[in-house]
Amino acid sequence: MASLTKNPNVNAWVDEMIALTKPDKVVWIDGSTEQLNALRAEATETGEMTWLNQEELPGCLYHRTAVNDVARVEDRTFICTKTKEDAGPTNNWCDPAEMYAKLTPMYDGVMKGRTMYVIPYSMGPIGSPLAKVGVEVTDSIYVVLNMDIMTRVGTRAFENLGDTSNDFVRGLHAKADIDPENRYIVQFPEDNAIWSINSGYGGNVLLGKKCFALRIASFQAKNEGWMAEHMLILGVEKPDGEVKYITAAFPSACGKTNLAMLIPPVCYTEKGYKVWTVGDDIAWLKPGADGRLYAINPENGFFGVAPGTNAKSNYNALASTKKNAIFTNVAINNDDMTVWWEGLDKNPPVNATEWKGAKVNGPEFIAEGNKLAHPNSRFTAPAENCPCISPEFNNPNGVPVSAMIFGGRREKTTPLVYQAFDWTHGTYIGSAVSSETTAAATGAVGVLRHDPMAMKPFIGYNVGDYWAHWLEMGEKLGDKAPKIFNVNWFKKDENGNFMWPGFGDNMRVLDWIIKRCEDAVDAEETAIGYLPKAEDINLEGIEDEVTPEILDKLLAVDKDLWVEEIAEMRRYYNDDIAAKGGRIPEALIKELDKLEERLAK
Ligand code: GTP
Ligand code: SPV
Ligand code: MN
Repeated sequence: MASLTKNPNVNAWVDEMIALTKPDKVVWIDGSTEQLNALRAEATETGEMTWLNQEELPGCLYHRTAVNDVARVEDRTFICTKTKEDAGPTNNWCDPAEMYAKLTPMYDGVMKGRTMYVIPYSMGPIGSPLAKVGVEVTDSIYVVLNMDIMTRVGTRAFENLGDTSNDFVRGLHAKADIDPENRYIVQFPEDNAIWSINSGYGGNVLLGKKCFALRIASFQAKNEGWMAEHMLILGVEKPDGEVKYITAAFPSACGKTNLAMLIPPVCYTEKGYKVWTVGDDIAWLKPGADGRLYAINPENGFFGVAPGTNAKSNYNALASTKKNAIFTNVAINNDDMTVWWEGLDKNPPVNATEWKGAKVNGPEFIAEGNKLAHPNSRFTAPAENCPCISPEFNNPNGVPVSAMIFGGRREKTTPLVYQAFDWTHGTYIGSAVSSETTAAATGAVGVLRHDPMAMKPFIGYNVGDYWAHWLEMGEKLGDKAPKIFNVNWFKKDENGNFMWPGFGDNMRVLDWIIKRCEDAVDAEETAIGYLPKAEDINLEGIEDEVTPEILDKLLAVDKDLWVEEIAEMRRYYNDDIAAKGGRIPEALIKELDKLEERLAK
């Protein structure tokens, strides 16, 4: 099939990939409905995917990945820069020549008997000065159909590239044998290239997402003076109609999608407050002509965690999945071909197929201690389905950011919310994010680990240089820089229960954050930053649940725990970063010193 572009750089690279992988057939994805429908028909005929109930879930498909292939594989993810120092201590590194030499034989002829799909895609709105182009070649229809939801695919993507530019990210994906021992997710930032093999799951294979929009883009952003962050973007519309934009970085499965789509409590909606979603996972940020920081969401859909999503916790996410969505590794109700997952409702299907494919009695299966859906099962849903999608979603210039939030899962130590003294202190707070691990990556769940800026698995270069880039951006933005905050929805009481109701009630914290940005509310100056005065967190309607004693605990700065926290940060900076080649900016070490001094007072 003929190429969709005259761009010789694209065509030469695709020819090279064809020569390497030797597919029987090559199909360029033009993005037309006819072409995508034909692929849906083919995938459902071969059994790769399954049509769900087309009356209740029109256009929706189901897919199950291999049992060993259900999450990102951080131990098999590499950043291949010429020097090890440039990849830094948070990444697995291998010399690019060595990695190409290892992987090339694995790709040699890997698409024999298969079709290669060539997917041109844009990260960011077509025509946006912040958007970038990628081309992914893959032998998976599942990848094509997911990329069609998550990005802007097809001939239109080449509009941004033009006929001569060489500025596109080259993504090579082959399912091969889904062999976990030979699974590799490899970024070559200096070559604008990504090679992924032996996986068919989400973040490992939808190369526009974590591989490009975070790992490669963070490297480009450092060189080009912008930022690529693991952040949601939301707008809070106030009763007077003004919209304030906030971004938030939380580690995987720590609440970005939920916060991005929150429905405020009644005491806010009745006054006219509303939250608009611009993005739920990734933000690209660049200073605008007025000197403020502007954010676009490079994606075009949501790849969201299914378990726990229900009409109460996240109505807008659930509504987004009702048409033209893809469900991966959830359970099926065989009576009506609808989907189910833990936390959807209290009625697991009796006639169920669990995520591994076995037919089971749902309630009995659960009573035996099993899960019907994989904890990292996901929905892929078009952003346009979201009832609260921002009118600015496709704005090529993005939205101006007033506040940036960091957060993670911390059962103790970290209060509900606090504000950094300034950008440099905020950068320190970002560098100090740690969080209990989740099912979004393979490995143990619930283990506290450092996850700076929620970007540990996604920084495409030396973490110390990344922190230095944050500091440089702050200098460039000056007094127009967004204010920086830290939140923790996951603080627990002595009995192990979450103390803060979370979800929609997180609006109460956003409210305080916005008031701080507007200088409309005072704060308590503490050793760790500005904390809310108890009376400034609006508890209207939840007074029974969040008593003054509970709020006190939520806002407490426990000195002993913070002394431990600081000791751990010293150890982390010294042993995990500096001793392993991380170039920590002096200003951050000073912030740690100052924090220690303030706490000792
Ligand atoms: P990725 O897509 O992996 O980047 O995850 P995410 O950060 O978008 O996380 P998501 O919003 O999907 O939330 C993951 C899990 O966190 C959900 O299953 C929720 O149950 C839980 N969660 C989200 N927000 C809250 C909250 O405010 N409080 C509590 N207790 N749990 C929450
Ligand atoms: C994450 O793990 O942060 C995700 C899902 O958003 S994945 O695309 O698989 O990385
Ligand atoms: Mn994510």
